[in-house]
Amino acid sequence: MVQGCEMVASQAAHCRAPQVSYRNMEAAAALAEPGMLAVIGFGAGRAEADDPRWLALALEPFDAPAPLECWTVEGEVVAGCTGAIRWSRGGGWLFASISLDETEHGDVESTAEHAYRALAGFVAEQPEQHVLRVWNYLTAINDGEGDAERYKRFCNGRARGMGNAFGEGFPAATAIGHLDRRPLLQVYLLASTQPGLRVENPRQVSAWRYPRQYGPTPPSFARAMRLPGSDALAISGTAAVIGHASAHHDDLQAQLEETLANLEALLSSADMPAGFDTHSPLKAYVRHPADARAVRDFFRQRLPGVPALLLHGDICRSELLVEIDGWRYA
Ligand code: 3EB
Repeated sequence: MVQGCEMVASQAAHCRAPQVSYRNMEAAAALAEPGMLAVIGFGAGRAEADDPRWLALALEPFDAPAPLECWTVEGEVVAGCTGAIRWSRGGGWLFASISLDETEHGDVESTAEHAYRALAGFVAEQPEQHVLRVWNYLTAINDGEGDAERYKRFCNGRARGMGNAFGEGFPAATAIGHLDRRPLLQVYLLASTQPGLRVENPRQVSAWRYPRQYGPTPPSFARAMRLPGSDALAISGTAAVIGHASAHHDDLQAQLEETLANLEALLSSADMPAGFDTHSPLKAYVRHPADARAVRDFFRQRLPGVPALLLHGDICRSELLVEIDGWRYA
């Protein structure tokens, strides 16, 4: 209840989740806005900024000019750097990011381990100890055969680095390959002073229960996370996976429809309003640039009004052509 939010200061922080929007503006102007927790830029053309709230992701957008992703919170925002971690906090929420060059940490596995150990160690000392949502972007995600595939080795390192940090359950997550030449692992997260509510998809096997064929370490993520305060759902990377199997190999339209069915199933099991609209910013990661137009058309026809950001990214199974993640606000 609104009244309760006003009366109890410690809960007031969670009456409103961070609001995520895609905006066509300059980074400096976005960073100057009150309550700005994070500003994410996409692609190579983007300059680095010193502000720890700024994150330049290696993912190339299909839109020009590329919008910025802005996260705003209610409350004063402070920011800093601790070792390799760039962070900001405000209103009971914590944004933290780390970008590591694999060549400085051995390989993808040891780099992932290092990133997660650093993030978990950092978060453990903050008031916002509940990691709700994590995004992972790595180079050449499908390179390597069998258990040596880089995504599978990333999963090994991630699990080792996180240790028992997610004993209460895994956060929602995305793991996508970027096409930048630099072997950069970029991981960022949203954490909170209050726990969220993990959501699984009844159409899918929970990722941490995937059978051995997908690698020695099952992926450590929940399908979605209802944020504390209950007005927002953070949706993990969602693709055309049914049970544990990839569906509709090499069929973009069928994968898009199956992905949408998975997204709708998630809303339903999360008790969120059905359907996606202006209150549900989504990102689509598209493997082949030639498919971007068809993905855009799919959004126009099947997800009208949805703020959509299309990015060039490789999905962690080579047969998957598209993956969608994002937010649903009540
Ligand atoms: C899937 O359903 C697709 O390893 O963090 C989606 C979201 C996927 C997150 C991760 C992987 C991850 O298995 C892949």
